[in-house]
Order: sequence, then C-alpha cells, then structure tokens
Amino acid sequence: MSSNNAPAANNLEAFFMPFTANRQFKKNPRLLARAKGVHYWTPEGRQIIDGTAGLWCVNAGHGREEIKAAIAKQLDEMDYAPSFQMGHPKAFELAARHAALLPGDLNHAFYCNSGSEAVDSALKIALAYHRANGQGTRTRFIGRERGYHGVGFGGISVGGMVNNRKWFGAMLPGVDHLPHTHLPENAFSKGEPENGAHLADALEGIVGLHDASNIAAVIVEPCAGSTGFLPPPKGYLKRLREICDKHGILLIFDEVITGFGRLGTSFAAEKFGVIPDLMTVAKGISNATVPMGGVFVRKHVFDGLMNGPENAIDLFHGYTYSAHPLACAAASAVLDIYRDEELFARAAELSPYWEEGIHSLKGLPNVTDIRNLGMACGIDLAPEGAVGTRGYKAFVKAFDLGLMVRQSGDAIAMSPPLVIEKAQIDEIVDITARTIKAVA
Ligand code: PXG
Repeated sequence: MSSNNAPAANNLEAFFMPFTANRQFKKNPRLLARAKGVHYWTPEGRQIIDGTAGLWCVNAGHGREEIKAAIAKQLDEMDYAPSFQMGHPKAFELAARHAALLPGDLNHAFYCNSGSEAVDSALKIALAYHRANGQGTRTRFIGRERGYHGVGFGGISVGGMVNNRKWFGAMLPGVDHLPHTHLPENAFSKGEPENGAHLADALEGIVGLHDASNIAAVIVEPCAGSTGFLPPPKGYLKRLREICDKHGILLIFDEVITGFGRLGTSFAAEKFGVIPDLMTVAKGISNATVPMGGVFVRKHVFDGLMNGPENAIDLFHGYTYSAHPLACAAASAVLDIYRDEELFARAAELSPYWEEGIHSLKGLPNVTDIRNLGMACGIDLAPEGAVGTRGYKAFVKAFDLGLMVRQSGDAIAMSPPLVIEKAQIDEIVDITARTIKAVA
C-alpha cells in the first residue's frame, strides 16, 4: 500500500453510492471539494453555481461561519448526551424556538436525524395517538402518487415513486394513494395551478372503501419536490384538511423540502393557511451541516399521548441521536441566521424574479412544462427514448457548464440557496437555457 495521497486508479471503488449509477459515475465522476455561499468548487477548482442548495437543504448558503462556531463551541462543551430519560439544555431550547416559529398550535418537537426517520416517526406517532385514544383500529395510511417520503419502509410505502418501491416487495400493509396533481391543463402555470382542487375528493372515495374508523393518517408533501416539483392546485390542501377533519383522520405534511423558507414563508403550512396535525422536517432545519430531522406535533396530538400513567413512557420510539447536541447547536444557529437575515421574507421577495427568469425558458426545445413556487421550480423536458435519458443528459451538461441541478426522470428541478442574488439567478437561467439547447 502506498502512503502517497495521490488518488489511485481505482480509489472510487469502495464507496457504494446512494441513488447513483455507480459504474457510470465512476467512469466519469463529478466531484465536489469545496463550498461557500452559493457555489461549489470541483477538486480542479472549477466553480459550480449551486442551483439546488445541495439537495434542497443548504437554505442559508454554504460555509456559514456562525453555524461553524456554534458547532465547534458545542463540541468543546459536550460532544454527546442521550435524550432517553434525560436531556441537555440545547434540545429544550431548540424545541421552544421551533414551537415559537411554527404556525397554529404545532408546539411540540420530536427530533431525529433525517427526513426518512422523520416520516417513519410521524407515521408511528399517528398510530400511537389513535391507539392511546381508544381508536386502535385506525392503522391505514394514505399517501399520494408521485409522493416522496424518504426511503424507510414506512416512507416508501406511503410514497408514490415507482422506482423507490418496485424493488422492495414487502411494504406496510394497508396503504392507499391519492392521485397525483400534475394535470396537463395546468402546463406553464405560474405558482399554484388553477385546476385540481377536486383531486382531494378522492380521499372521500378511499374513506368510503375502508371506513374512516380504519384510517390513521394522510401524508402529503404540500408541494411535491422530488417528483419534479408540483405546486398544489389552488384550494387542494384546504379541501384535504376539511375531509380529514370530517373523518377524524390525521393530516401529515411532509415539509422536508418546503420547511424553513423554501416557499417564502417559514413553512408551507403558513403559506397555504392549512395547519397539519403533524409536520415532518429535515434538510433546512440545520442547513445540512449536521444531519437532523424532526416531527412537529400539534397540541391535541401531543396531549393525546399524555393520558397514560405519569411514570409510563409516552412513546416507545426514539433514536440514539435524537436531539444530538451538535445538531441542536447547528439548528439554533441556523434559526438565528433565518431571523437576522430575514431569509424567508427574502425568498418571498426574490420569487417573482425567479418566476420570471424560469418561465423565460418557455419555448426552448423540448420544454413541455415549467412550474414554480417560492424559490424552486420544475422544468419538464420531452423524453428522448427511454425515460430519464434526456433528463440525465441535461443534469450532466449543466454540471459541465457550471450549474448544479436535480434530475427526476426528464424533469429538471432547482431550489437555490435563499441568499442568492438576482445576478446569480440570471446566471442560473442562462446556463439552464444553454443546457436545454445543448440536449435538444
Ligand atoms: N421527505 C421529503 C419530502 C423529501 O424530499 C425525504 C422525506 C427524506 O429525507 P432524507 O433526509 O432521509 O433523505 C425527502 C428527501 C431530490 C432529492 O433529488 C430529494 C430528497 C433527497 C435526495 C434527493 O429531489 N428528499
């Protein structure tokens, strides 16, 4: 073995890369070595503008000194402390801060380490809540086609993206899916599309099939992210809330992407004026510096789990790293940045400029739909042969031209850090246009 640090010819081999065509990637790798603000740099020093805030997560921009200082300070003070039957001050402080930020009476925070864990935790909290309230037959879940709720068995069961499901056979029993909301008549809508509120009524059909007494919860992304970014039709979420209320079904919003400013408000729940019973978050909660996820819970759900004997454990669920001190320190520092720089309001202010820029791509070759909301967008390209071929080409081309985008099938999605400047939005739009033309 060589002690030399120079890359060996095969040194990419051992890392089994997630959600990646490993052999294809390793023949022609795309490596990121450094990041600051809205940019990455490759090991050779090539600058890449970050059109996706990493994976929809670095909302306050890369390399924030305040977060680094908070994590370092916490590491000096105390590296780790358990949260089972004991606690550390930063966890309680963070939960109180989140409760203050959250709309309505979402006022309790359960912490975990990722969006996938948040989703599985929320599903379990929903089951436990019903059982604790004498409704233990409520065990069914309802997700939505084209939904993404992470990769745990709970998440893929309620999720609706076929490739994330078809390989894995055994899933949660008792799951139904609402129809997705991507309607052709809404093509090129700016913001929330006009048509489709009626799609929420499919929930009534599912209730009619199983009876509400068997249904625990509905889980949706208020604005679907990974499937190519699908803003909800006007009135859709309110309708879903009404039907859930009518039948005593819990409504879970998966805000892993929409939480912490992406849509120009703290959470999508605030933007749409619809308060879910449970909300899952991750990503922007810690600006992706230390892995963290969470489930925010409304008062009645929390209270419903507090009816047992005072000395009994309320919820038989948690993680070694629930409320990890480093994650709590990072998340608290991120909240300071969001507040001091008014980044949610900044996202709202920038979003008309973003909308105009992204929709200027209409008319370019193969562009069949453009969607936007807040500081995110989805651009559909007509397939070229097998689904995903043109999308992948666009992803690679954009990277070559100095822009990071996400690809979902033949859709390109973007969600830049909320600290982005208008000139950088122009640059993103320009590179995207050149990319689309190059893959025509
Ligand atoms: N829910 C939603 C709505 C998500 O977007 C998860 C749960 C799972 O989070 P974790 O932290 O377990 O990955 C996500 C994750 C993409 C992309 O390209 C999106 C996600 C992750 C990776 C890639 O759109 N979202």
